[in-house]
Amino acid sequence: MLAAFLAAIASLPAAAQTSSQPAAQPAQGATQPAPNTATLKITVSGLESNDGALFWTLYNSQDTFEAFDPDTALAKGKCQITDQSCTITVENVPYGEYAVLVAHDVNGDGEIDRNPLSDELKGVSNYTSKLWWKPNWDDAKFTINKPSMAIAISVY
Ligand SMILES: [Ca+2]
Repeated sequence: MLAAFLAAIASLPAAAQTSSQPAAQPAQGATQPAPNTATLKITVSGLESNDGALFWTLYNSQDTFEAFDPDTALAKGKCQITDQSCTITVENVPYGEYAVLVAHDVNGDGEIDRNPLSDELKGVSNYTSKLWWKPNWDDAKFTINKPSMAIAISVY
């Protein structure tokens, strides 16, 4: 009995790891992903160190994106930085319009310093320069419309 209990506890972290995935589920018994969902690969470059972690958030509406609040993201997570870059894979993303925000928590305190001049650099999908104020949905959005999508984001 005790062993079963411990096994159940041990399985919890694995279950939690799937929480960053959107809710879309393939049909029961399907052997292939549903045709209207994508795997999104996000490659983040420009990081100045491997310290701390990279936070990422995926938004699917202008309101939630421009609120700049991770709690309203469709999906979010943390990425371990290697060689000053990160690769994030988000599975089962329904086709549609999205925008991505990333930020480097350099000191590992779980918070992002929002000062544009801080060393906690930020990146936004489609942006090729520093984010000075709130991100703009029309500038940042991109369309997911095929099963395998890849985007690249630089932090500034
Ligand atoms: Ca921080």
